[in-house]
Amino acid sequence: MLNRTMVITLERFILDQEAFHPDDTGELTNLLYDIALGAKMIASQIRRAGLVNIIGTAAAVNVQGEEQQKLDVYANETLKNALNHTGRVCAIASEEDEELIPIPDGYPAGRYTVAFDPLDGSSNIDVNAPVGTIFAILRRVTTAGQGTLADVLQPGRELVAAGYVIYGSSVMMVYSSGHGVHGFTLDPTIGEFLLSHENISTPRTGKYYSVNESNFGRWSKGVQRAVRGFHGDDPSRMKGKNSRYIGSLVADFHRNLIAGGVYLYPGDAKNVDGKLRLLYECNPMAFLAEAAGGKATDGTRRILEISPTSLHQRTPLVVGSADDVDYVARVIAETAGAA
Ligand code: P6P
Repeated sequence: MLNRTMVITLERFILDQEAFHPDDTGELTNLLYDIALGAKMIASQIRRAGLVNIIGTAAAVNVQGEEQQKLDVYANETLKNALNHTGRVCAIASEEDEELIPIPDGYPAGRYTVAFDPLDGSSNIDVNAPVGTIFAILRRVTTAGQGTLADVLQPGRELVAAGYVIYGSSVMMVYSSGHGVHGFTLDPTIGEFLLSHENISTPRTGKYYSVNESNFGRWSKGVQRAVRGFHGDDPSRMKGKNSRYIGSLVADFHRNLIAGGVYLYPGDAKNVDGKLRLLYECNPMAFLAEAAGGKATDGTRRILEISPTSLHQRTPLVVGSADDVDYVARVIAETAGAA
């Protein structure tokens, strides 16, 4: 029987984790808590979305040329406002903003930068499918004042922490600061994220593969061969998997993180770098996957080794169970070698 006084809040857990970051002055703890506050506010709006006609486009278009759902705009503004005045952040990058977001005049610039996708998978909002917030935290490399692109355009191996919030049947925040991956479920009756999944570990191979098969004809021969392996066409090396693809990276990633599996968004003849963004989608997911014993590549290279050159650059992504990610890389290399 759970002793109700035994619950571990996100704040308490992060404080306990602080022992791993002795040079931190508690700022990282507070920064993660700022993000959690933003997530609670977003969750509250999502929960009411069908009731207050918040669904529907804000008649705006974001830098990706995508129609902005009102909740996209709300989530973006909520996260920026939760972070920009705290003195913990020197610069913010968002999928919804073309340029780096500076700290408002009159507020101090802090030691960290945050890159986020405020509401990933937002096209699922109208059909009540899970959506998510994805974030990546770096320590600044410049010494003072407003953050610059140099502070944000760092390889993912430099990440201090990363995570996501999934707004699904329950609201969960999953994060890592490099020492394990931990999940917290929002208890709406008390408005707190409570530890529910400590030290998430991803099985070395999984039951699922997640990819948009309608792009099959545009993939390279190597990617086609690897996905056919997941269909069961390569039984000596790869057991056939179940296909699960909901069109929301956070939801597909979360299922595979816990149950085991691999998510792919390959490049193709039309989009050689695929669709997903390096800084605030692929890097945080790669950081989490590796912290849980999984892997993440662009089909060949480790995602966390890629040196970014622009805020919204894309990369192909293969992420999840280590043996499944390795299988894709091996088949791609074999196919290239045989060409
Ligand atoms: P497609 C949502 O737009 C997203 O960025 C990810 O959340 C999702 O996995 C992917 O794109 C879906 O893209 O091309 O399969 O619809």
